[in-house]
Amino acid sequence: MSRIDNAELRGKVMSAEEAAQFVNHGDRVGLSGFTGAAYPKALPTAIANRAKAEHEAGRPFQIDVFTGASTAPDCDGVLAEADAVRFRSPYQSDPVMRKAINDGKILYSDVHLSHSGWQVRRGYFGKLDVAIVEATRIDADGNLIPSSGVGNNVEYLDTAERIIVEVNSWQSADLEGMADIYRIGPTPGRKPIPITAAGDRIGNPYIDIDLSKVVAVVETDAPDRNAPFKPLDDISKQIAGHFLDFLEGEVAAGRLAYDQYVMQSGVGNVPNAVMAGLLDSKFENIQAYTEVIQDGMIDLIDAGKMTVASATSFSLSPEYAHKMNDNAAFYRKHIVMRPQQVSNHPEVIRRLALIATNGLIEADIYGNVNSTNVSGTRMMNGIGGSGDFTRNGAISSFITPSEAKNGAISAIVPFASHIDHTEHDVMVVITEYGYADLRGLAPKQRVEKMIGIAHPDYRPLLQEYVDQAAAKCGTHQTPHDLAHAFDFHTRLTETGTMKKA
Ligand code: 0RQ
Repeated sequence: MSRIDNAELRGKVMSAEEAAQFVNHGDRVGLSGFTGAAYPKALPTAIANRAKAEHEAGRPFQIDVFTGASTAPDCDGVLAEADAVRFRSPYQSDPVMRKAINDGKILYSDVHLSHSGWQVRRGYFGKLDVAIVEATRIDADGNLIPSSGVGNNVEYLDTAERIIVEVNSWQSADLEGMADIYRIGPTPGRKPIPITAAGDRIGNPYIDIDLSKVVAVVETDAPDRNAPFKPLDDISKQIAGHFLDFLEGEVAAGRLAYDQYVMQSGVGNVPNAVMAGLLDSKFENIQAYTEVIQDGMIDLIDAGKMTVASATSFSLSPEYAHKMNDNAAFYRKHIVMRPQQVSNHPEVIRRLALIATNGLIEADIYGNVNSTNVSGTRMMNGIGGSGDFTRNGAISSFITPSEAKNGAISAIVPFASHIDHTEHDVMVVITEYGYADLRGLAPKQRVEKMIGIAHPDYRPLLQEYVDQAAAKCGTHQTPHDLAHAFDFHTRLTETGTMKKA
């Protein structure tokens, strides 16, 4: 049965190869897609093939690619592999694309997810030529019913000159009703976003578009491609335990009640473990105002522990994506899917007083956090929404194993080699050794807390640095020995480990 209920758009159905002819060298292209969900399944490969053919004919073919967030191997991966991308924003996590970025083949602009669509609308990247957006259905009026994510679709559809829609029949038709599409008003004088609780619905379940801009509609039947989560290990369970201890401390201090926890959770294995920990906790009526729905949230909804989750996309393992497809009519009672400008909006985040929890690459002894650049230079994924939530949450927390790469890397370092979240924003850092509560402390008071959650192998090396810094300028606000602040990183480059021989 066709999912295209509008006659005009039904007349524009064609193959992906035909549709790719509407994408030209030098175009700025806005794609749907956020954390492996809702990205176009057919056009990226068709564009990649076109790029390869053009390159073989000796002609240039590269586009600028904008998305909601990360996509998948059959989107970012194939485009990067075909050398079809000149510029990329605002977030990616594909290994092939990451390598191309760090090999200097793709320019990458790492932007806060709440800002990205707004910046495109304001023309900071130039005029968008094409929007390629996946939908689960087109209704009789030509409105798009979002599939497994919304991301920046509204901004891209509104601003692009041409629109290509992919209608994916793999996505459940029962997703209809989950999306809540609200356009943030113009500035100056913007009205408040009328969300006062995570589950509030303030818009329409569809995206209205200018039909005259649609140049092609492509039918697909292909799954979202997400990797399964790693099985829970002891370290993740210990981190989850300390996170719960921290929450219990908030309850004891009268700042939180067992039925008042509003959660934001970053993606990754450790955040997923934290959610598993919540299943057996005293917390009830958990609400999420976050950007992605992960397996752990589905488990919390199933257990009756989580009442509502607001997000912009799914980030589900293949098993849970199937579960969602089979039971979308049930889950849409508990899930609101918003444009990422709304799901991540600082105004709403502040109002809801949520607890933000994200992963990190490294944190320093004063509480500065690096989420993006390995050893300060090599891009991992991007800042994503971590800045939106860290800067504006009532509590901002970071969770991480104390070491990476079998102990060769310490997550706690003297000076973060790149800083995404400053000491002014970071409140709590949690490893398998406990939590460092940095709230209300001056930088020098934070040092002991941060060393206390470092791996024991690294604690003497961190203390040695602190003593060195004290000898240089111990009375200063933030003592550092700048000549040695990056010795951990230098040793890693030179010897393969941050440890001393
Ligand atoms: O590498 O995959 O090769 O084993 O990074 O690390 O410990 O599994 O943790 O999955 O939570 O990811 C910061 C990358 C952490 C993530 C980061 C290596 C480590 C491993 C993954 P392998 P873990 P996580 C919501 C919010 C920024 C965006 C964000 C991230 C891999 O949380 O991208 O927060 N955050 N968005 O070995 C070298 C180090 C390392 C390191 C870890 N210091 N040096 N490698 N790794 N620390 C989502 C969105 O916004 C869309």
